[in-house]
Amino acid sequence: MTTLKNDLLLRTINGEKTERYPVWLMRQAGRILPEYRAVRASLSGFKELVETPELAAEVTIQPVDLLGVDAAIIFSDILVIPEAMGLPYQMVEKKGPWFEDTIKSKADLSKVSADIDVNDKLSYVFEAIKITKKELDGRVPLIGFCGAPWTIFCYMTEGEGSKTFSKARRILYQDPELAHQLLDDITTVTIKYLKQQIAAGADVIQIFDSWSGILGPKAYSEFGMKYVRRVCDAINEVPVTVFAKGAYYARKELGELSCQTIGLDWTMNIAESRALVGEDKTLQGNLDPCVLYADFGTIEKETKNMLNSFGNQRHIANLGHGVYPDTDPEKVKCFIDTVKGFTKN
Ligand code: 1CP
Repeated sequence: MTTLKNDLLLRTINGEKTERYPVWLMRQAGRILPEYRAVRASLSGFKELVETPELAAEVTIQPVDLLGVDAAIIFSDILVIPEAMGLPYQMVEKKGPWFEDTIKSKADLSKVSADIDVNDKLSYVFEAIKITKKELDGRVPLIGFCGAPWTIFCYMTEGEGSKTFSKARRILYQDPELAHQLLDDITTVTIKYLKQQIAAGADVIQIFDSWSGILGPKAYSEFGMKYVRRVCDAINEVPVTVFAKGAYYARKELGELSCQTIGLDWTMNIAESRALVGEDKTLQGNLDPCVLYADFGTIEKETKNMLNSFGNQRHIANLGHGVYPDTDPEKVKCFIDTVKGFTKN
């Protein structure tokens, strides 16, 4: 195994004292970079890029070379799981994901299966991880990822993005048994999938619960947290990060999960989050992605304010959600360089 030349992220996750805060950005591999758009332009679409391991590896490494981040995140999508289970997706240009078939009733459960061989269905992801690890040659750690079961459930029932996911949420009240059956199946496949990402070389796993914020505390505890907990309990090979966007109401419960890092969105106060989560976890986040639309001076000032609020504790600098596609890469660099130039006392 190649030893890591830059292991700042892993040392921070492990709670070691470090010289500075590590930094990476959610959605760093993607449309902000002209070099990404050039690769993408030569292809039929997003899915071809995800399913071509050599190219997925190339765009995964671009932000390491071009922006100087302390970690790479494998270029893929959370929606490969519904597809592997039996619901294929299309990525519609300028619109987002679209599922022809969705789960509306118990009868629809026959369309999906948890009893699948992930090595067969998702070999392109594991191949991309292997190539990326080889090409990174230990420069920085590689983050593997998945959607949390609740967030995957949202897409499998709604069939597309939504502000409210009301088709997904109504099932929780009309047919909670169906909800639990589907969530259980998603969880089973997700655990198998993450184990293979780790076997292929992922150094850290991040679970994206992008839609936890549309549930209240009681529903999240029953339909969200329960399954995130099962994933965390099953993954002990590498450190796990849980990013439950909008789940400010669940920070104490998140702090009790068997994982090493909790991601924060920009609405969450750092000191308050630290008090709720406790001292024995690393926090990650949480600059408002819109700060990167400001002038360089403002970006520097806001980033330093955030870094000061970390109070020398275990923290990974990141945005509070994915970087928006029309952000100027020079502004992203300003954020990264400000973190890298900030010495802890
Ligand atoms: O044509 C394109 O380039 C499509 C844009 C795009 C990209 C670059 C999509 C469509 N997915 C991705 C890659 C991706 N998706 C990555 C790897 C890149 C990186 O992070 O550097 C990751 C980690 C994701 C994860 C993902 N996909 C999430 C969770 C994170 C989050 O942003 O909350 C979610 C919710 C998705 C679904 C999805 N895929 C794509 C879009 C536009 C969406 C959101 C749809 C919606 O609004 O509901």
